Amino acid sequence: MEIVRTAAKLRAWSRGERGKGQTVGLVPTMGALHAGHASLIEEAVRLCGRVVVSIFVNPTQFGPNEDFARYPRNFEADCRLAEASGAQVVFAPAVEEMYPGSVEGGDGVGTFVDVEGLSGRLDGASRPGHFRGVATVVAKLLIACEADRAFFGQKDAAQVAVIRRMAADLAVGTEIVVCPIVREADGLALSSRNVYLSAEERRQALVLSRAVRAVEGLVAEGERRADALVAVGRAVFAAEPGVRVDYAALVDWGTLLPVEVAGPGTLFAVAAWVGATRLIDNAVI
Ligand code: PAJ
Repeated sequence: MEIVRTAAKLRAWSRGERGKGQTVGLVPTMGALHAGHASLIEEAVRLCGRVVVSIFVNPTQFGPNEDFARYPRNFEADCRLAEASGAQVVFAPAVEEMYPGSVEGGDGVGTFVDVEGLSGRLDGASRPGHFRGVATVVAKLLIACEADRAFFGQKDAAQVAVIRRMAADLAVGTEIVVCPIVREADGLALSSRNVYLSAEERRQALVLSRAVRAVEGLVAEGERRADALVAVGRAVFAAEPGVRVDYAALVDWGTLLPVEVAGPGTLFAVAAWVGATRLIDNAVI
């Protein structure tokens, strides 16, 4: 497996492969890879002849008081997982490569992509600037890679909405593919941030998937009213007082705006603080 450090080399590789008639799949990640990431890579391998995994802890999507400095980094293990899952290339640029203007000695100039409106909803409401950073780095990756398809997890459902809209608005030629949430046997959605949890917090964190399942169960019984569905989700959280809810909402997956009645394309999404760790989960209704 090849490790590529610059956008120019990534594009040259991608153009070379596509010139040979291959399709190219891109799986953007921030590393600390787990079975959720592996499922994206495997789906990319299934649908594309060549697969590149990007590993870049993107500074612009972290707030000043967030975990950028201590975000888990284990590049060697990540490369082994990417290779074992079937990727041909890992794209691992330095911060200077992705943001030349903003590093020490840079000229302080830089281009950002902001999906207005959407960027301020759900996670964007409690993490100002987060989705601007996500939209910017994903746009840069899509432009550099010129992939046929790029793969994202439903786990980050609001991020998916932002990326889909960014790709549509910028007329990006890459198809956005969304893959299902991979969970631990007890229901906890896999996340690179789960390593922050103590044993007690790990137990408390199950309240997120419990709330999501409770809402799905009520939908299966025929309930469609948002107030009833959200109330059930919130009641599950109320039984776990150590966990602080950020949001628990029934929204349209495209606009991320609240709906009154659940229908196709409706998302029940939750975010909550378990100790100092913010976790998210969701289900598409
Ligand atoms: P990261 O958190 O590393 O996630 C990379 C991709 O893996 C995302 O598309 C995410 O939704 C997906 N993923 C994470 N946990 C998953 C799970 N349990 N099941 C299925 N997929 C899962 O999301 C980011 O990085 C960044 O914001 C990024 C898009 C790379 C931009 O920097």
